[in-house]
Amino acid sequence: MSHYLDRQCTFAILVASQLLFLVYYSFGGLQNITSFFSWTGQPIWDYTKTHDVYTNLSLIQQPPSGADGLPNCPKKSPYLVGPLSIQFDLVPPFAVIEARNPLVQAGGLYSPPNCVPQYRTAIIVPHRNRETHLRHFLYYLHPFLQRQQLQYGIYIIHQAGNQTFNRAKLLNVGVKEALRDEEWDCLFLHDIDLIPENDHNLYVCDSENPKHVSIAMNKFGYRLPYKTYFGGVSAVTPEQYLQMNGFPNEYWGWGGEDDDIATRLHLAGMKISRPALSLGRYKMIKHKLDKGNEENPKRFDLLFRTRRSWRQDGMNSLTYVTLSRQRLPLFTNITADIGPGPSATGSTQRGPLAQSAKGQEAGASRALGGT
Ligand code: BGN
Repeated sequence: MSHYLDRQCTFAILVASQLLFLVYYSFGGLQNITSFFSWTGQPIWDYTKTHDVYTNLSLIQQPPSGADGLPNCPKKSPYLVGPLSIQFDLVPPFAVIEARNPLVQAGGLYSPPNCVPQYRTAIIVPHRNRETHLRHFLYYLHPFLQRQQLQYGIYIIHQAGNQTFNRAKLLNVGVKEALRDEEWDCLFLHDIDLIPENDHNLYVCDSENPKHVSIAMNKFGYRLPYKTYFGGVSAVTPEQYLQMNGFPNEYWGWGGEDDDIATRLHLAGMKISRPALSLGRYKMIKHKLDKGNEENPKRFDLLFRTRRSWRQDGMNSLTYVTLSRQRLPLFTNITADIGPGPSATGSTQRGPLAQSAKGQEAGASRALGGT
């Protein structure tokens, strides 16, 4: 009899565990189950109900003169609204963006007028020939960041010349240049064609690990395309950046540099941190493949060598020349000569300008010291 019961029990356990498995997968795995029950403590956002990105901005005012001492800004800004309406049909003129953001200072710098900010974040954006994207980007990012009550600056890093584009090297240049202005707590490394869809996606760093922020892009069906994906928008503290020796300088053209970064952060003893899937949502501005940013045929070889190369290739080997640095009304505009990229024979050539700068620009500790 007891033998019979035992068998029945085992059978019931088997059926129950299979049922549980079925439920688990029909909910789409652990991430979706936790978000369904809201275990993350995040509300479930309704992206069919969106708000204008300029909502609440007029509430942020200078306190009356004579009022003494500003309070600290609260941990969570009272101005946040959640999901935002984003459309790219009309390209806003610079003058309109300026008029709608009267508290932004020259260089695209901002500090809340009515409280002492708790975070200082630099937004660093590699750029070439994407003026319409730039205008959309500034139109959405400025009010988004002001509602978060951050102190922030927007740095657009323009690659001079028509040689192959090098996103990761421009980010190294941007970090170094931004740290000349301010001891930023957090560096947001941001593609110009990605617009955040929810202002609760706070532009602050994770103090422990580099954060991959653009984890749910419309382009990829609002999911990660693969587990170690680190492209689009990421956030690192200057210390984390230094620990991983910055980004690689040797990826010319499209692809692979973000995978290299994901590998080097692990090699430097860190992990990828991520926000909730329902928060890290981004709309991408549609565009054709850029001229001068063709797929990099060397990316597979380079990725194969990351383990050996990351300590030599990065902030401590960065060479470039700053051709201009302007504080424009909505952003700091930096144009850099980062060299001509790889020659047909495969070795990396250095332009005469970059060569002369080598001695001046090397050294990770100096690079991050904001000389
Ligand atoms: C990957 C690219 C990334 C890119 C994503 C999303 C490579 C290296 C192949 C070994 N990686 O395939 O750079 O961000 O696609 O588009 O090409």
